[in-house]
Amino acid sequence: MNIRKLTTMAAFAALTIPLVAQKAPEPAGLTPNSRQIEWYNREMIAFFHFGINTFEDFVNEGDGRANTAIFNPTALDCGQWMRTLQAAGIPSAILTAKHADGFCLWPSKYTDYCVKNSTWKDGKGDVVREFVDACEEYGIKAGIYLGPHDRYEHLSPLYNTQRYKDYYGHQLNELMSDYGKIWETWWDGAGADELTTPIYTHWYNIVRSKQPDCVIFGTKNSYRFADVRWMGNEAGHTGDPCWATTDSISIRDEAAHYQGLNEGFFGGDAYVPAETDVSIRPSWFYHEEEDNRVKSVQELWDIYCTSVGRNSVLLINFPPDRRGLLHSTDSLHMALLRKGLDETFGTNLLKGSKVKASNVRGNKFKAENMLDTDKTTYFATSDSHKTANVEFALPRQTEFDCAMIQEVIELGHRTNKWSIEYSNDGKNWTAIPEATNKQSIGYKWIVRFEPVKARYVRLNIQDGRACPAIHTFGVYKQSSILK
Ligand code: IPT
Repeated sequence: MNIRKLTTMAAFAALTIPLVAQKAPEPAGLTPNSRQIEWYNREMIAFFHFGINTFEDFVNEGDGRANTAIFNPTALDCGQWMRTLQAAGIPSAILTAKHADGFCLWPSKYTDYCVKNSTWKDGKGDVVREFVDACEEYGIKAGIYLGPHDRYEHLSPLYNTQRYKDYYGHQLNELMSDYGKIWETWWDGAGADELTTPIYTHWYNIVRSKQPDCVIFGTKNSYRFADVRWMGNEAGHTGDPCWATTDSISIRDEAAHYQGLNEGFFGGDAYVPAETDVSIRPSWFYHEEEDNRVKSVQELWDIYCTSVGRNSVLLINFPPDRRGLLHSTDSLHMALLRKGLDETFGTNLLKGSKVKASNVRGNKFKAENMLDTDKTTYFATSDSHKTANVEFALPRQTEFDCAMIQEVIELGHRTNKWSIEYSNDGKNWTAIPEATNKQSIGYKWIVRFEPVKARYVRLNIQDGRACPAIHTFGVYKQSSILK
């Protein structure tokens, strides 16, 4: 073989070998669409339940008979809502434009049961407009709840579902056309059982044609159109595991149906991740009686861990009061949660460790990538390895009581069994019970446990459907604000 040929071959090898070794893993199983990826990255969304119920005595589900005149916030300021979200680091918000009572917060052309006939601003006001304008001003992504169930319309002798299909369709069209970019629409299943697939198909087409990036929350009959699903309760307790994949159409009994919502299924045939809706107060709407029952920072931290920390997105409700303002306790508790989150997750205690992995796909996918904060780098093994151990030798003995791990969601749910151990000599390992034989990872998984002191930490990826792709792994000390 002549020198020239050899050199060419060497150059070719130098070029190709690393390229082959550094090829990203292929997606495994079902993967998220672009709306779902954007939604996951929000982590938290604010819910605002505000409407005619706010002006009645302890009503959460109005009967459609309240007089429109009573709607009269004395100091509505959506900017104040947005400042609460900014302090809490919440990038998105959903307003109840129409709840089950049927009263509309915007001057709809298609009904009189709306702000046009309220005392507020002599009927010239538009809460939806003020909301979307404030969202835009503060850089918050606006979303709309247009309740599919409508008690006011049901009271009409002319009511039938065909008529309602058009009525709601016109209203959806107004909201999707006249208020700028809408990032989410919320199809509450409550009371909407009579609405069938053809009705939702019509509404779905309106959303999709007007707002291509709008995430659809769906449940029950709207489920097949949904980007994100209900997770089965209103208490903030997402399942463990919680897979983004579940059944497209539930044909199971009721218990299995709820399990499918709450936990999903690793082998499910639809990618519809779980959204966790919960109120910061006992009720969805504001009641002065509940001013001293606002969830504490500790309770909010628990909910954060069982929602965001369980591969879900937290939709947390703040009910504005009769002035049209958020109560200071609600705002304060959320701002403190944010401070506690930043203090806790600001320092990955594994940073600076010496890292040893049982297998690495190539330098581009090295295990150290799990410790940086770069959203584009991750750890992966070669395709033939569905398991891996990664050992971290910490710079010094360190105390921690929390761990966090993130998979590359774009590549699907890959790992379905993992554990964390620690050691002080690098030979004898102790399991962390709360972090043993865990199943799902997804966008983010958080475990909390009794404080341990360790010089070594080991992440064991024990099983999966394809080679692991882990974006972040860390151990942390929970901030005293949260405890
Ligand atoms: C419940 C609905 O049944 C469900 O479909 C979903 O919309 C959920 O609300 C949202 O929280 S009804 C509620 C009283 C549990």
